[in-house]
Amino acid sequence: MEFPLATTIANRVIALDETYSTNDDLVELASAEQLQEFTVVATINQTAGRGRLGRAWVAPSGTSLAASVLVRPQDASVPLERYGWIPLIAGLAMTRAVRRLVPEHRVTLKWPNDVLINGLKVSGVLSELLPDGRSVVVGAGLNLTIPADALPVPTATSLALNGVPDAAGSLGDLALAAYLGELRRLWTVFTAEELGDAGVVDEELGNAADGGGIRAAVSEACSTLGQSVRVDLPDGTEQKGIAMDLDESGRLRISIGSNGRTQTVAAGDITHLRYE
Ligand code: BT5
Repeated sequence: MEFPLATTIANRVIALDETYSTNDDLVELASAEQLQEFTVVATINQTAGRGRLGRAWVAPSGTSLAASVLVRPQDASVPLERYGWIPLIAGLAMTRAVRRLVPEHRVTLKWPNDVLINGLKVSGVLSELLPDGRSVVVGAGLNLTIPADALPVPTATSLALNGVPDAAGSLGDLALAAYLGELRRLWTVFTAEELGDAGVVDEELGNAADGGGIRAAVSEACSTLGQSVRVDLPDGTEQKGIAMDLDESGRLRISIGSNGRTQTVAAGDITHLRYE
C-alpha cells in the first residue's frame, strides 16, 4: 500500500508491498547509503517481524502496520546514556496516535515498549543502534485489522477490534501519519532538552529548557508506574516489587520489600501482577 499522508510528514517513506522485517531493511539501507533523518520503511505485509530478545512479531498478511524510522540522536548531541529514552518516546508517540483513534478507550504505555488498549497489546517497539553508533532505527508494529480469531497471542488486540474502521483501506496510512507526527514533535522536544534550547516550547510539554518534559510525559502515559510488578531480567532471574518511577535515563525504578531498597531496571520484561 502507499502512504500518501505519512509521506507529507516523513522526509521519505519507502513503501514495500511485502518484506521480512522493516527494521532489517532500514538498517541495511542506512549502512549502505547516507539517509536523511526521518526516512521511513513501511509495509502492511511483514513476514518475519522481530521483537525484543529474539522474539517474533507476528501478524496475518495485510492486517498490521510495520514501520521503521531512522533518527540520529548524536547529531543533536544526545549522550549515549540518554538513548534509553528513544524507545519510550516512540512508545509515547504511538500511545498518543492510538489515543486519537480510540478516544473512548484507555490507552497506556507499558514500560518499556508496549502500547495497550484496555490492557491488551496493540503495538510494540523495537529500537536498534546502528554499528556507526550515530543512528537508531526505531521499529513499531501496530495491529490494524487483525480479527479476534487471528490474534497471534491472547494478550493482543487490534484497532478494528476496538471499533476503528478501515475506510477505503487507508487506516495504515492514517495511523502512520498520526504516529510520525507525534514522534517528530516529541523528537524536537527531546533533542532541544539535550541542547538546553529555551526556544522550543511545546504546548503540552512546556519549555524544553526546563528539562523533565519528556520524562513527565512518558510517566503520565506509563501504566506500569505505581503497579505491583514482576521483572524477568535478561540474565534469567526475576524480581518483584512496586514500579516507582523512571530515572534520568528512562530506566524503571522498583521498590523491593519494606526496607526502602530499590532496584533500577534498564531492560527486562514486566508483568503487571494484577493481570496474572
Ligand atoms: C515487541 O517485542 O513488541 C517489539 C515489536 C516490534 C515490531 C516492529 S514491526 C516493524 C519493525 N520491524 C521488525 O522486525 N520489528 C519492528 P517484544 O516486547 O519482545 O514482544 C514480542 C511479544 O509480543 C511476542 O513474544 C508475543 O507474545 C507478542 N506479540 C507478537 N506479535 C504480536 C502482535 N501482532 N500483537 C501483539 N502482541 C504480539
